[in-house]
Amino acid sequence: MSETIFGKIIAGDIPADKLYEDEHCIAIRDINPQAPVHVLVIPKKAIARLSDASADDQALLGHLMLAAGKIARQEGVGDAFRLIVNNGEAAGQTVFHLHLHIIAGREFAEGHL
Ligand code: DGP
Repeated sequence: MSETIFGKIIAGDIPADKLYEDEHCIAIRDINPQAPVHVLVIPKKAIARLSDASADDQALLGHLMLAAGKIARQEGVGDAFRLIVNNGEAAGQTVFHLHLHIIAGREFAEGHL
């Protein structure tokens, strides 16, 4: 798989506003924020899309969700956040290295995306 911009950020070749890092993932602020808090949680393992993950990635996927909760607390948004994964070009994915969007700090209409 060819390296994406996120691979370069993880490698330290391109700078980013890193909020969190552990053995398995990093979190950075989205360059084009859609809300006052818009953070990307990115696994260090380069999986192109969620639908390319396998059973071997089960623990990693859980880790990303738990990290997202921690990062949301760290960002001061408590329990009011939304997690989004765009899977595939037709769903709006533009960077083909799996990532979770944490979106928070704005009103969320009930039942709407
Ligand atoms: P997606 O559509 O789910 O593939 O979202 C990719 C997001 O990545 C998009 O919201 C913009 C963000 N992004 C793209 N390039 C960069 C970059 O170089 N730095 C940062 N911080 N974010 C980026």
